[in-house]
Amino acid sequence: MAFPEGFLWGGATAANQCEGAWDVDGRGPAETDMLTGGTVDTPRMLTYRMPDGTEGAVPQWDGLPKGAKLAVLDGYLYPNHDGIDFYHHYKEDIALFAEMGFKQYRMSISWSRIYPKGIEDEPNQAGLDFYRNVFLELQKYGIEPLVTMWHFDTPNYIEEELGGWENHDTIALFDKYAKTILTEYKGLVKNWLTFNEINNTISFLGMMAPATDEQFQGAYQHLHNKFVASAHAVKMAHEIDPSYKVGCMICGIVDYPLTPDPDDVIANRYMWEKSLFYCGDVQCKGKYGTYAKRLWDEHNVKLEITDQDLKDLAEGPVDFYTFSYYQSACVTTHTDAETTKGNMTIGAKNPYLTASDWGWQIDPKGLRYFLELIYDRYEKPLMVVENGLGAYDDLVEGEYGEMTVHDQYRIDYLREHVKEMEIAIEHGVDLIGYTTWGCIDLVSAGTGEMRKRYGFIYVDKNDDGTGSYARYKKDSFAWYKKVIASNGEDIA
Ligand code: P53
Repeated sequence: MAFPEGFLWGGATAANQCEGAWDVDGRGPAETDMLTGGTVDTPRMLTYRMPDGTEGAVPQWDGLPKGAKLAVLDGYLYPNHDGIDFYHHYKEDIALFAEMGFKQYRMSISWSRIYPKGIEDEPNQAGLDFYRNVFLELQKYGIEPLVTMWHFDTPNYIEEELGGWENHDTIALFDKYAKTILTEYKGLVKNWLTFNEINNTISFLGMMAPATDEQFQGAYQHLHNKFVASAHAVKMAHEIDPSYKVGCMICGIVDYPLTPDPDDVIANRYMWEKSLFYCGDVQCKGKYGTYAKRLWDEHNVKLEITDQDLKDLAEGPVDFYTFSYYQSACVTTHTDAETTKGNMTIGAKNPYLTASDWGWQIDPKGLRYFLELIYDRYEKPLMVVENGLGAYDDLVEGEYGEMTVHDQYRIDYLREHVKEMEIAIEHGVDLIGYTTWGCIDLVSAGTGEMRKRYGFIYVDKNDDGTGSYARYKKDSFAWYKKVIASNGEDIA
């Protein structure tokens, strides 16, 4: 049997994409509330208002113009405002997770539910209560929560008034938030993640349009401040409860050189350093890699790093490494290379792979490649905390008159990835958990769509905001239940 006893099978979601109730019970607005809906071809936009009253929108990841304030504008749809209304459906949803046999449920806490602006002295009690209730509900079924502290949703006030993560002072505000939740939920939570896909800040920069040195300066400072905040959270967690385990979370896009041209091979190596190792090394080893200086020099970046920061980084390496895995991409210096379609696609097209309807290249073997390489680099336990196929689903009437989705394509995708995890474990990788992304349909982070569905559970909500929010089991629901019950033996 490859999968170890106690392997943490389950599913994953994020507050901003599923909770809804964005302005309920004292919650403050977060950056993710100001993102519009997009499509496979058009990016989500971040909407804002300038001090002189002019309104505007920039593609997400591009950064706001100086002086802009995030704003909800007329004429746009903001899908995260309602999400799938997990805020009011969590009991029903957790019961369905339990029916599938989940051992672990990955979720995130919305910072602005706890500290609406981020700067208050006292936390918002209603926010604290909500997550306590969710944890108690999970406890009822013996499901272990895996809690992400930050999943893209910095409180607006911090973004607009304090300069967000580029400001070193934001670290102290995050410290306060982390300390609050680590203290409040002692005994209810064991495993924590600090920042979701922390590396996106640098790896997605310049994806829509070439980035300036100033943007690189901002992105690297942003990351440095998050590294320090993450190290603080690890240290605090261990002090508050020595049995707490804290992990990092990296967006694991596996890159291959497109050709054997040595320039491509070197470009690929440098891509790994910039996009994957830069963050993973600091969070796992407690210090910057040797190549960091080269990356900074490429864009004339001069970071504000204090001696205390370096000491804190060294004292706060994570206990385990987690990552998302959906796709691989190719790196090349040849400018005529073909790409796949889709507004969130990265790199060149791999002639040996097929792609999802959103242009993400499907590559189960890439998961094994990543697991083996990363385990060898850090020798820390690994968890795959996101994996799955975003696809169009058709809700149809099933055999017994119930509504369902025949999502064999999703089962096929997941099965092939489970097989590769099994091989990696046989090769000695210490893989301790697997949570599929969007175990219940939710709003896509990349496009804001509902129709890009990942779930075992279908949610009746449409891109125009209509729908009953009713939940239906897809075919993959029974399949995953069987996988978990057999601890990964029966994946047919
Ligand atoms: P969606 C791309 C863009 C944005 C977030 O993505 C991403 C990625 C994937 O590499 O990362 C994660 O919803 C993220 C989730 C997100 C999931 O991928 O664009 O942690 O929040 O929903 C899937 O299909």
